[in-house]
Amino acid sequence: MCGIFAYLNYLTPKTRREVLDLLVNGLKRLEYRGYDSTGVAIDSTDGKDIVLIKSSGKVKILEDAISEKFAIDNKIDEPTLIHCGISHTRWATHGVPSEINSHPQRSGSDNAFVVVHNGIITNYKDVKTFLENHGYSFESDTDTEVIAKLVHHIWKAHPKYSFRELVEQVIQQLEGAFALAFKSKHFPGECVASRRGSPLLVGIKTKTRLATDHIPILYGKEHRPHGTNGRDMPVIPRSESTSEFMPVDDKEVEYFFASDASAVIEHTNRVIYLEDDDVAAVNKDGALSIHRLRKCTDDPHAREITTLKMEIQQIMKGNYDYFMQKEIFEQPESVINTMRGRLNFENGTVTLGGIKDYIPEIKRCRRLMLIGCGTSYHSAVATRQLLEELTELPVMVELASDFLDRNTPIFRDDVCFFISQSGETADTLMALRYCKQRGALIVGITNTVGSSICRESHCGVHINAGPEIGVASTKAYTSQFISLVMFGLVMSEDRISLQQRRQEIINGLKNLDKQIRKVLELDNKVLELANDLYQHKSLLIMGRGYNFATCLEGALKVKELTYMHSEGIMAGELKHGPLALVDHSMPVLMIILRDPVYAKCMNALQQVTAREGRPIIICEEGDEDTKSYSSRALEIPKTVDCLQGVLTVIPMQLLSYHIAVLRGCDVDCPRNLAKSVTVE
Ligand code: G6Q
Ligand code: GLU
Repeated sequence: MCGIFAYLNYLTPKTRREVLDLLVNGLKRLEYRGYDSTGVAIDSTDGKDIVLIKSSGKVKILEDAISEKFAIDNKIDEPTLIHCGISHTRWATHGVPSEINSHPQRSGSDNAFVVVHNGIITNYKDVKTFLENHGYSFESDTDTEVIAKLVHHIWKAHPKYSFRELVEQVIQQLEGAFALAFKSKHFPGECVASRRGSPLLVGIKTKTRLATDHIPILYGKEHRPHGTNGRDMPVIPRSESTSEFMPVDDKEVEYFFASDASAVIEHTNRVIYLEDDDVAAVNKDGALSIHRLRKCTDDPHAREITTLKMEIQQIMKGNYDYFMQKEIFEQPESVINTMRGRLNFENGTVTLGGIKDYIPEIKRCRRLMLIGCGTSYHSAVATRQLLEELTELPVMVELASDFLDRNTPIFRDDVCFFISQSGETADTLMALRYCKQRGALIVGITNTVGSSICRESHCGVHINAGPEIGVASTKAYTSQFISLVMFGLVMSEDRISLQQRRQEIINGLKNLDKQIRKVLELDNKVLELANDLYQHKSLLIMGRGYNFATCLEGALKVKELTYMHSEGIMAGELKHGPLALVDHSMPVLMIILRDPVYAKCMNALQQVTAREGRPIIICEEGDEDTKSYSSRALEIPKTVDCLQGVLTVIPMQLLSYHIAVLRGCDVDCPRNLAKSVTVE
């Protein structure tokens, strides 16, 4: 679920202190993914043992525990030529956050094998029973502990197996989702990692240029089905090992295993994204190899080494106090990045390279389905009306979890969009696989190149918002919004009757960055409002039409960041219940713009003020009439109706941010949330 970071130095001397600093720093880079506890494993200073340091809470607490542990050990500053350290941020799925449940988990009290794991092992109970029957006793409540004990069990039975072979045996017995990194006292200076369902990459740092851009994949000859029945442990034939990857002639190399690129980018920009069931191993000679147990017909022969374009500044906070704040203020640039190279303002054409070839097929489809979770789902709600107008197709908008619960009927002539910032959200990914099995065309709308949703889609659009580190999604939302608008524009390119509308939208998009800048200038006004609101228990956000999504998204931001109750209310529904909540003390915010539903929104405003409600109003710049209904109003520049949502959501982002700061909440890592939700 959360973060793995492992570091191996081969013939590149590092002291234990340097290694620990690297590991802790790697974990800090992964903090944004959300977590509740942390841990590291390194070799003891006498080199005979493995030391585990773990704690629940933030990385800072781990850092303090590390300093305390080595306070009087001078050997921590002696260099080691070859060493492997692994570390982890955990987001508990099995067992409460605690020191004992933190990772690395171990095979026994001698720490012979230790492992860090992201994900969930669904058959851990069977494996645990099997291991208990073989004399193992368990100390934690995690599913992960079975992995550490299982590798030990197999090692006892097959003492001649290499570390990599042992791990290959282990993963064959596991069901569920995992990214894993192993370290062992019996294989000093070696590291083995694998993944299925959770992301993992390998970073390679060498002094001289790498000899190749491809790492050959070594395939085993036979395959047995996954899983164990708890009594028997099938042993899989050892996979062949012919050649391994030596990065450079002089062999000095450093390897990084991490859940994502933000943790390795400051060390190297050369990475390999592992695929499901890859086993990546660095052996005692510092050679990296990638193995798979079975070769399918269209499997590749090698994994590519990718050069990351991401820059370190891109993932640092810059001059802002919080990543979320930085990301809100980045939106004038991020929306441009989403449109860059795609929208030609001169001739009004839009090209989405990732789906271009599929447009004829999409045009023939029976309906469009937009599927996502949380903020990504809201971007679908925000653009549904426009897509219905521009494509003249039925558009269904679905929450991935509910969509799956209902076993929604899907047909071969459906086109299903999966919207996800991370590209790893389990619910969305499951829904994708469900639709793919039923023959629908799968379009991914993601912000993370190389993510699972990207890889498993037939085609897609990268929203290009840049890394989003704050757990609360902000710039990804506006970029998802614009990507979907651009899709609508592509679909309507040859509709004569829609040309005027298209041109109006394209003009709107052209001015959007400047208008976002204007909205951001409201920051101080929003702070004043936050000061009025932050001690209240609740905030109702009302609107309709194109702005209903802003109400939902605004309320989600308030909830997740400030822990205050907040509800996005469809103004048309007021009289069907929610009006009962309104009185002189209930904070209400209403979005009332001069669009086709203006009169209806004014109606709602009357209903609220008649109950002594004193709403804050978001209205159009210069709309004195609407403004006069409230002493507190925020004025938003005028744009075309279907793009208003991009502008109205920004004061909501700012408001939730300021309230969170005033309430002393952790803005970038709100409680109980994770950036990448890789469990269902
Ligand atoms: C919102 C959160 C959350 C997120 C979902 C979906 O602020 O970040 O609601 O949008 O968890 O995540 P993905 O967009 O990564 O699929
Ligand atoms: N399922 C494991 C646990 O609860 C790993 C959780 C994670 O991904 O951090 O410990």
